[in-house]
Amino acid sequence: MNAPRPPSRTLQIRKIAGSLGAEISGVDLSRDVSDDVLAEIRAALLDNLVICFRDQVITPDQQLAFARRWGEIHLHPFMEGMPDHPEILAIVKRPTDKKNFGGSWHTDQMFSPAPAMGTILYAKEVPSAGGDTLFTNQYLAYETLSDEMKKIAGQLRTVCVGDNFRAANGLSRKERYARQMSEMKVKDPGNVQTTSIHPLVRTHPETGRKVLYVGGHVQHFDGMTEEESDPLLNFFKAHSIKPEFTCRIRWETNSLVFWDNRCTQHFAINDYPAETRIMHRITVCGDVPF
Ligand SMILES: O=C(O)CCC(=O)C(=O)O
Ligand SMILES: [Fe+2]
Repeated sequence: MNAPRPPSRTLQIRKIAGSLGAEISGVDLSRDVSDDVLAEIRAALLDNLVICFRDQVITPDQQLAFARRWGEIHLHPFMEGMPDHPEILAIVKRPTDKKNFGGSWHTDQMFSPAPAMGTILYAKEVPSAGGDTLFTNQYLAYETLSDEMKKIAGQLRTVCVGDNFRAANGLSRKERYARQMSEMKVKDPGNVQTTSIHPLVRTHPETGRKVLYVGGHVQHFDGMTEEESDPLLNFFKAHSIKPEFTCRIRWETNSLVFWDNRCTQHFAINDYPAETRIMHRITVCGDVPF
């Protein structure tokens, strides 16, 4: 663990579960955030991995301005952004849509050579109940392995893909989304790299702590067949989402959640068949995992 950080001077921080997640109050993200407050938010993110700000009334430009304080914007290679804000992905599920975006355990854009550092998701319209998002702490997933399993994990590398997943029964992203998510438009990634190999155990570049870096984009271990990989890979995937490593965000309109993709996975729950849910999503560029 890192040395405890000094208490926030501006923000109030209330943990929402034992392993990760906090609600942050005391800041209005529609305004320019000072460097001092930004440093407090960074400390809260590094300590809690997932931070939720309630009652933020912000425009797409204000969400973008906040996101740019953290780095360049990571453009999703497969998903078409909003027409007037290509850096923002509108995640829309209508009552006629059977599937939702992000409805399995994953960490964002893990198929990229330098996956997204964080995701900033803003709730525009939420169902009366349901549509929560689950998160899991991947530091704990690593730290709770036995010493021998840590050694094995430390030698493995994962092959991650952004399309034509094994789990998709031969369907491409374009085909699946067209059938199941009417308003989510898939584009051709062109020359952008969408298959990448990463260490299964990565070191968080800011905290220096080790993470079990696994998620739904992982297809098999580098240099192994799927058959050879599956027993261990399935173990790591199942271990990494144990209930005691997780928290759950219940969205309200105007909630903004910022999560650290380098040390978490998330899962958007699809349990609101008759209602609409609309979110605005921005991902911030990250570095090459090591
Ligand atoms: O809609 C959500 O709650 C999360 C969807 C997702 O996986 C993402 O935005 O990366
Ligand atoms: Fe996601």
